[in-house]
Amino acid sequence: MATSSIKSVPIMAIPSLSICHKHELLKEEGKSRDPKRQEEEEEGLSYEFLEMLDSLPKERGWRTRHLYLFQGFWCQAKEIHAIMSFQKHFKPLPKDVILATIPKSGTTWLKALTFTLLNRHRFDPVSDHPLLTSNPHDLVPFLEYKLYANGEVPDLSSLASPRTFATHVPFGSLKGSIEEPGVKVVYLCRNPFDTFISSWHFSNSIKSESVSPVSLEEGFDLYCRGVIGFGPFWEHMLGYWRESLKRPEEVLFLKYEDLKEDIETNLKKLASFLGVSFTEEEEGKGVVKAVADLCSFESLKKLEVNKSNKSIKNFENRYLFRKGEVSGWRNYLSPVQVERLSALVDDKLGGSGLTFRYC
Ligand code: PAP
Repeated sequence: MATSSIKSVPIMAIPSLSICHKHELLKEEGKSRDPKRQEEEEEGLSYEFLEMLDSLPKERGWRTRHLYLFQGFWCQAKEIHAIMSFQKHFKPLPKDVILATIPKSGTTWLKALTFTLLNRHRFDPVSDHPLLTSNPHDLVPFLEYKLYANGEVPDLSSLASPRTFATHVPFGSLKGSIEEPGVKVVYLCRNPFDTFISSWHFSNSIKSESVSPVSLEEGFDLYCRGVIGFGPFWEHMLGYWRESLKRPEEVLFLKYEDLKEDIETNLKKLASFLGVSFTEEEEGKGVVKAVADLCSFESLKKLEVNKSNKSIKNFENRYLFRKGEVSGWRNYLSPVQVERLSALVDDKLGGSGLTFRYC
C-alpha cells in the first residue's frame, strides 16, 4: 500500500486554536507552562485540548516529559490527539486488516510479513521488492502516528483492498472503531522482559532533548507500575488475548518468540488467517521461505533505507533494528528485578491461559 496517495483534510471537530492564540490565553489567565514542553509536546494542540489534558492523571514520560492516563492507558499528548481523531473519523471496511502491538513487540516485523504476504502476487519476494527501498512503517501506516497524526483526517477511499493499518491502541479503545464484519485483527505479543529492555533502549535513543534519560531502575519501576506507552502491558495483552479466544476467526494472537522459533509455520498460520493461504505450488517453490528471509531481522537491518532514513517523525529507522533476539533481558535485569516482574506477570496473567516460555 502506498501512503503517498493519501489525501488529508484538516479536522474541524477537535477545537484547535493557534499556538499564538493559546499563549495569549494562557498569559491572560496567568497560567505558565514550560516553554520546551510547549514547543515539542504541545505544538499544534488547542487550548481546550490542553485543558482536557491537564485534567488527566500524569506521570513522567519515557521520551516526552509526560505520559497521560487516557481511556485507561498511558500515552503522550499528541498520541491522544490523534487517537481521538481516529476514533471519531475512521470508518472500517470489510476485509480491513489491523496489526496491533504494544510498542517494541515486533511491530516492524509484523508489518513487513503482512505486507509481503498480502502483496506477493504483485511483488515477488525475491526480486525488486518495495521492502528493499521502503521501511515497513511506510508500507503499513499507523493510524495514530501517520494517518490521523496532527489533526489530519485522511481520505482512505483510494486504498486497495484489503486496506492494512497498524496501531498500538489497546483493544478496548479500538473496538468501537472497527465494528464491521470481516475486519481482521492480528496481535503480536512479546514477552514483557524483552519488551521492557527494548523499550528502554529505544526511548533513550530517541527521547526529546528536554527529557532526562530514564535509568534502567526508574524505567523498570515505571514499567512494573504499568506506566509505559499504551500500557499497562498486561491489560494491553489481555484485551487482545481474550478477544482472540472469543473470536478466533477475526482476531489472531501471535507471539514474537514463536515467530523466532519457527517463522515458516507461523507465516502459514498468518496467511491462512488472512485468507491468502500458500498453495502447494508456492510451498514447493519455496515462497514461504522467501517471504521469511526477506522480512528477517538480518535482511531488513542491512538495507540502506533502514540505516539512514526516517519513516516516523522524530526517529531514525536504524533504532527499529537493535538486536532482534529472545531473552536478551538476561544481560540487564538483577535477580530482584526478575523476581518482581515474574511475580507481576503471574499475578496479572495467571489463569488467563496467556503464558511465555522465555521468562
Ligand atoms: P515499534 O513498536 O517502535 O514499531 P517494534 O518493531 O515493535 O517497534 O520493536 C522493535 C523490536 O523488534 C526491536 O527489538 P530489540 O530492541 O530487542 O532488538 C527490533 O530489533 C525487533 N525487530 C525489528 N525488526 C525485526 C525483524 N524483522 N525480526 C525480528 N525482530 C525485529
